[in-house]
Amino acid sequence: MAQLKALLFDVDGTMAETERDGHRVAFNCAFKELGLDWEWDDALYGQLLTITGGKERLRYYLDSFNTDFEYGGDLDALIKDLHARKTKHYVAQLENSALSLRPGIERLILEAKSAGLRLAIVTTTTPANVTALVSNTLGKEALDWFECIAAGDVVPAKKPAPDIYDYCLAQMNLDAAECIVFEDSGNGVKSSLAANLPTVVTQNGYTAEDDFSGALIVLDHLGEPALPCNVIVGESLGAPYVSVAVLQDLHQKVS
Ligand code: XBP
Ligand code: MG
Repeated sequence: MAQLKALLFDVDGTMAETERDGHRVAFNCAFKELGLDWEWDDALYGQLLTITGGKERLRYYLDSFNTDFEYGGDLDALIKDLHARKTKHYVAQLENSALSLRPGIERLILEAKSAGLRLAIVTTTTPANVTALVSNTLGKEALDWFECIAAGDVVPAKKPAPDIYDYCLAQMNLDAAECIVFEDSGNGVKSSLAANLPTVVTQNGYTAEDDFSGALIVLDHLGEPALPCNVIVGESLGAPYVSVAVLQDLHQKVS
């Protein structure tokens, strides 16, 4: 029977609700900066989220939602430029605002760290965004708590492909059965399950209708002593929030 050795965290939507008030706003700032009259509202952004990766999402928008857009220049270069500007805006937002982590994230990370579990971050977002989020929420020193930060273009195929999880497992020399992943979206779960990783889902507004089949459990969030979590799909946790003991229990059931 495999022992639980590591926790792997997705970032956007899982560690923090970054999409609607973070990435979306930053994309819109980049559009304005280049004089484009594009505006991604809440609802449109929800549709665009079916494609992971900011550059890939921009291309999807042009191919499927803004097909009248004509550009005389190099479209790849425009997408690259927009994305670089968007990243600058996103990082600046994190530095200037109080975007907080989702319930239970900091508590669980601290508990796991003192219990000797290994930690990693596995995300499709750009590395600079992870650095900004972690250092502006958990503190700069927290960047060292994560043995591997697997992010962005380090693999060619983003989630839902398993590549980024496979990359992280290889970097940490871990078997999938020794880990638990935290994800928030259907694309994330497809990716982690394709890498054979047991996965806990904390869904959110954008992902509530996603397909999470195969996940260990689906929760509204990880919970806190004063803010119990709710099970959406799966058996009762027998506790008001997700702790290391709860995870070891869940892990034992599947290993
Ligand atoms: C979420 C994503 C990212 C972000 C935007 O990643 O798909 O593309 O929306 O970030 P995850 P970039 O849930 O895996 O953390 O613009 O830097 O791609
Ligand atoms: Mg996510």
